[in-house]
Amino acid sequence: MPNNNVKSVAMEYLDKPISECTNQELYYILLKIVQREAKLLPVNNEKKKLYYISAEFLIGKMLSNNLLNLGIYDEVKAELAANGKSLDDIELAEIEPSLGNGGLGRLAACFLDSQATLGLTADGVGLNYHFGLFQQFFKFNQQGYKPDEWLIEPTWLTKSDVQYEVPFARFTLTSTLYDLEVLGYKQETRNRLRLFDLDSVNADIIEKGSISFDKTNIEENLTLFLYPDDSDRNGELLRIYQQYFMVSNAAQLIIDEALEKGSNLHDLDEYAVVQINDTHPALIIPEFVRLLTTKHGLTFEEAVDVVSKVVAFTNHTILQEALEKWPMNYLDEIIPDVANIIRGLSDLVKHNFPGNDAVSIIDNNDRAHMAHMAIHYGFSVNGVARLHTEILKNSELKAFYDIYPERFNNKTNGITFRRWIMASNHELSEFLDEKIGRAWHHDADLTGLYDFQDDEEVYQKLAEIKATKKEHLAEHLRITQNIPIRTNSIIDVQIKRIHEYKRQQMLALYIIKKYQMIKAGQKPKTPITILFGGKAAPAYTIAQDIIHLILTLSDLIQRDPEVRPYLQVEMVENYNVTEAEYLIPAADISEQISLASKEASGTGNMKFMLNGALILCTLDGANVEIAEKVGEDNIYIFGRSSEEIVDLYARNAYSAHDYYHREAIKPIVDFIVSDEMLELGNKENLRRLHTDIANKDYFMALIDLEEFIDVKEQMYADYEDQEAWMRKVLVNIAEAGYFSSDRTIREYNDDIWHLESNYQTEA
Ligand code: 26Q
Repeated sequence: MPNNNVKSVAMEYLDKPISECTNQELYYILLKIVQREAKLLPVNNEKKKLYYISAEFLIGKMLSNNLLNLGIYDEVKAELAANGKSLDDIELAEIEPSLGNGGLGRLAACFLDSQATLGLTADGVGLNYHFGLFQQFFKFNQQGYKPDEWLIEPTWLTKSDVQYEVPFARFTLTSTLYDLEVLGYKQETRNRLRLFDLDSVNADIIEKGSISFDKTNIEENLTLFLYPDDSDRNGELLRIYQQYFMVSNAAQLIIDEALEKGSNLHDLDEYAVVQINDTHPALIIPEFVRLLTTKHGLTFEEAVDVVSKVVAFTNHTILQEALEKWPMNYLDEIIPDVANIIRGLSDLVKHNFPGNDAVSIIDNNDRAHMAHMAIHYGFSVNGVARLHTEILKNSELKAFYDIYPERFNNKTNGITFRRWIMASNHELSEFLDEKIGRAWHHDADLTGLYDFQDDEEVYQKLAEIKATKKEHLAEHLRITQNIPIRTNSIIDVQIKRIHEYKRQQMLALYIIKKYQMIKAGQKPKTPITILFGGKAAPAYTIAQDIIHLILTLSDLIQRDPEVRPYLQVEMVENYNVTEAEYLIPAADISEQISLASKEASGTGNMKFMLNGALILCTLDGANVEIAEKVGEDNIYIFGRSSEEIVDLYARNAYSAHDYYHREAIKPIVDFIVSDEMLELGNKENLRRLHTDIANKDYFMALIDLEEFIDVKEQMYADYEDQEAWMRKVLVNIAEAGYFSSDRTIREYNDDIWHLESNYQTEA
């Protein structure tokens, strides 16, 4: 890149040498360099294109990843260093776009990276929210909220000239399309993430510094927020407005691009395949039917036939509350034509499957089931880990599996190695290069490490890398959050959205147990640092209570000179992709402790494994496949099986009360409302949580608690034998290759999308 070195671009834009530029200015310069380099690459444009439609794309910071994928990371870093500048410091100037919640959005981002890396013709399509998921802060040991403004110049977005009209009952809105470049790893071509925005959007309607705004002012608010609070009717209506705006734009774009390439629309499936990421984009099905019949002259039957060959559906959850069911009267109010098409689609199902109520689209309460519509009118349904797909087939969606067995398939999730090791753990990447060569950059095969299974120097080096990453994390937390952590401690991490099924409360109960043990004189050999990170949905009361419990315990321990030297508990503020990039490489222990059957896959588990943490887990989601790969000696498993849990729910046979009264459990649970806790914390939060756990415990934290405590103690004891520990670490890293999202995307393409491909790999 002769004309695009940092020096010349800095001169061009700012007329000064690198050494005189601020980090903010250098960030701007690097962004320009990446954008110029990207523009030189042609956009993948085979006849058939994948449109990956998602309400969330949790892409994280883009600078390092783009430099890495362009293959100029080392070069740029060296040029900056030669001028006294650090790329890590410059990266601090980048604002992370938080256009997602958690797993589903992060998966979409990993998929974009892999699609581009495999050279597939594939775009992401979503919404350009002006504010991402709220920024979390803690005050008085409670979660607080700030708006997450990310669209601050300079941004990576480029405005396109694509615009569409989206008709609602009360008005028609105009969109504008923004693009983000998606670069594959060392690829000659690129893809795009295409984010639709509302032309008439107006951020001034947000009350200053808050996340409140007039939810009824759709013409100005539609793309303002990801997940506006939907705990009231107006919030729910706004979600429908957002979803329809997203899919109507997407469908118009898809049809236009196909027409441009010569489609007659009867053959749309030769030009387009649409993967819908959970049900949030499911309204694209009736919207396609509407557009094809009213604008392009197809009959209803023809349109339904075309759509059914184009749309494929991924399910990410079996939690009932997450399966969207829209009241028909809401749809009638907002998008009456689409509502009527849904009635037509529902009638067709009733006609084809008379009496089979389990598969109906519109239920007896006049609500439209988005997942049901997506299964009937899509050609593929996939779960995101083997166990999850089996549960869908045999239990949650059994009625559908019975009628459409050929549509069901599994695609076990994966993660992009570019972000989750090459960018975030250079030390480990370089060590792997040295030991097993560089082919893993393309094929993710790390099994070459097995050659060093008895090599003490390798263990030593892995331990050194872990120590370095602990230092980096400690430095980062000290500077950004004023949290001092001990780098000589065992780092034990649970980072994910706060949800009862993920059982952060169970780890909090373990912390109470450990506190009591230390008070009773049983002190750990190596100090332990337990780190949490995660946001709780504003309307989710028990999740707020769990955060309060963790923060109060953290305080209690911090104030206790008897316990403090051995145990530290911290909750990292505003957990996001950037924090994950610091936390994961530093972790010794990864907590994957969901109630079996409830976590569809999990992807954090894969990131930890790749970075040399050992996994403490239930046999849930992809943990099952990880355990299979590494073998039971190299992972710590506990808890009831998914069959047992599914059965307990089916028979309504779990009694929290019985577990609560066990000798080993009651003193732990009651500590939540002990004098010392009530003095320090908020009585309402603590009492409500205590009552809930002792009496209801819907996600069964108590059922596995005793076993969890035993396995954790075993794990901490095992840590003391560092050689044996590192032996397990090595196996975990060596087996991580299967969980590369490149493998996942190849499977999607081979089984579902059938896009032109050569899966080329170049050194
Ligand atoms: C639904 C209705 C109303 C409001 C919100 C929602 C909603 C929003 C987000 C429902 C679900 C989500 C997100 C789900 C999600 O992130 N699922 C995770 O997907 C990951 C990728 O497949 C899996 O690894 C995780 O196991 C799964 O929890």
